[in-house]
Order: sequence, then structure tokens, then C-alpha cells
Amino acid sequence: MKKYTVVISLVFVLSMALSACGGGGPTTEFDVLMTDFKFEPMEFTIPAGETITVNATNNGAVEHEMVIFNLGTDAGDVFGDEDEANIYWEVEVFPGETSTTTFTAPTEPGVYYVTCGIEGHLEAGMIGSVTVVAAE
Ligand SMILES: [Cu+2]
Repeated sequence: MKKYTVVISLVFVLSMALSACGGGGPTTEFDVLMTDFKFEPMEFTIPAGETITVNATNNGAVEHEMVIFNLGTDAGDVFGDEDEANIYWEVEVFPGETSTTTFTAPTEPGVYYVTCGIEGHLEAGMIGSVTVVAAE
């Protein structure tokens, strides 16, 4: 009887682990919801060098952007003209619209900074990250 309980527990732990992998593993396609003023979710994991499809929906009242920065760079406290040179990829979405676009993931694994380039949105909390993992 005791052994039976242990087996059930193990199955439960394993299924939890597997579902966690399904949610957090690298993906070549992801959805991002933009609101006033955040990204949902805020973190994404993608495989290096692959073509990534992004379905970005803006549920806010104003235009939003998803801007991915080059590795090792960020916008600091305020997004400004000096940050343009550090942009790896970006997409703009108008309120109430969904934009499906693709980009090629960086080849270098690491955590890439994400923000919205519209004035004041970074300060309001539109910050996220894209984690690039080595392709298998
Ligand atoms: Cu924004």
C-alpha cells in the first residue's frame, strides 16, 4: 500500500515537470499581448538561429512596440535616440490590431532585453526579456 502511494506521487511529480517544460521550453512561435503598459507574458524562450514567428496583439488604447535589444544592451531608464543603434528587432502594433511577423533569432545564447519604444512606456513598466538557448 505504501509502495503504491509512492508510485502515484512520482507520476504526479513527473507530470508536473513535463507540463512545466511545455510552458517554458524554447519555441519558434509565440504570442505576446500588449496592454497599457505591459507585455503578457514578459518572458520568452527561443532557440538560437531559428526563424521565430511572433503574434503580437495590442489590447491597449495606444500604439505599442516590442523592441528586442542586442545582447548586453538595454535602454536604461529612458528609451532615447541613443538606443536605436542597439535594436536587434522590433514590431509596432496599433491598438486593437494583431501583427504576425517573423525574425531570425540571434545565434548567441543569452538573455536579451525587451521594451516598448514609445515615449514613456518603458517607464510605465513595458519591459520583458527574450532568452535565446542553443539550438539542439
Ligand atoms: Cu508601449
